[in-house]
Amino acid sequence: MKEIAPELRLRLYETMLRIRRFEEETGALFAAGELPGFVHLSIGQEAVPTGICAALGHEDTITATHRGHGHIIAKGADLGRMMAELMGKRTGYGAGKGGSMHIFSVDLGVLGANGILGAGQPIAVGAGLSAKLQGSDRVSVTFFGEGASAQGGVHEAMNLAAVWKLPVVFVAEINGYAELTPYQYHVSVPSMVDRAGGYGIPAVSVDGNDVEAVYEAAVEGVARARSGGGPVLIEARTTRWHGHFEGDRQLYRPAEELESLADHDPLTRQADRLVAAGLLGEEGLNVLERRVVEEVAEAVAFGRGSPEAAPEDALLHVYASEGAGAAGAAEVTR
Ligand SMILES: Cc1ncc(C[n+]2csc(CCOP(=O)(O)OP(=O)(O)O)c2C)c(N)n1
Repeated sequence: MKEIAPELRLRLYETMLRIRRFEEETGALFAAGELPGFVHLSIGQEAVPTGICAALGHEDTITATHRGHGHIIAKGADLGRMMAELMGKRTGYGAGKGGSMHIFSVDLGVLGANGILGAGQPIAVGAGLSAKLQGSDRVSVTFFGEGASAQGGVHEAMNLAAVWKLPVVFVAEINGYAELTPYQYHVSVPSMVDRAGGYGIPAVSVDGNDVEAVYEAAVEGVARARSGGGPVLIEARTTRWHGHFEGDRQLYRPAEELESLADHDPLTRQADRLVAAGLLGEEGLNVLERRVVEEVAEAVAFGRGSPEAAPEDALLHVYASEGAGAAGAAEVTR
């Protein structure tokens, strides 16, 4: 594997930091009652979307999950429009009608976060099929957790992607829990690599708390999919720091596990690496920190200053307007 360029190593860290600070702020706003609905944070898991999306081009597509803020930010989302969507504001990616679990943007190549487990994978297969039929070299990436991994839709998608040799990258983001249930309680074969083998899909397992390891696996998998080699699966084992949803007290997790979460911190790991390689010092880290905190504060201000979605907005964007095409129908802007 080639060495990762210094600018990219820095960008990997910055993207993870952006996700972390955005989600910390989201957690605080939710606790203060400023965000409607449910919020699932991916704090601790930032290396997975960051490493995967760094290997993608703008035209490539992803499907995200109910824990999808990180996936969408890593694909290049504007934090202001993200925050506005979480706040139910008209300037959000879904005009305030989707919220945290249903962020969608054709412009970004985000074919939806999804509140339904196993629903994103057939969509990703559709995106892979469209790329193949159009003769495009677009790659379709789909994220899912181990809870979703036993859903029929995931298996049907893996089978069809393999049969049709579609450019789909399945990313199994294993954080140890499906809601309150530990992995070993609900999955008979815990290795997603073995399960992918059942469909003839080549697969690798990586340390999902190591952003550079995830990136390297992604570069290889994406190149294979892009060059007509068919689907691949990347299993990334990571760590969920917060509860399943904000407000979950995590009484089902052993105290030692909760106390040792920071030992797996993907940000600390990457920061230490950058410092050791002489790419960043304390001052550089502080500059990045200030920039990202400022960006998140601006996003919150943008959301707060935006108009609320109105009840009658529910009647908008239901049907595609004539001649708008799929992109016109799906991209909700005002
Ligand atoms: C089809 C379906 N069944 C059940 C649920 C309820 N549900 C929401 S999240 C979740 C667990 C998801 O676990 P996992 O896929 O590992 O993702 P994680 O929450 O760990 O990110 C469940 C069972 C759902 N949203 N959709």
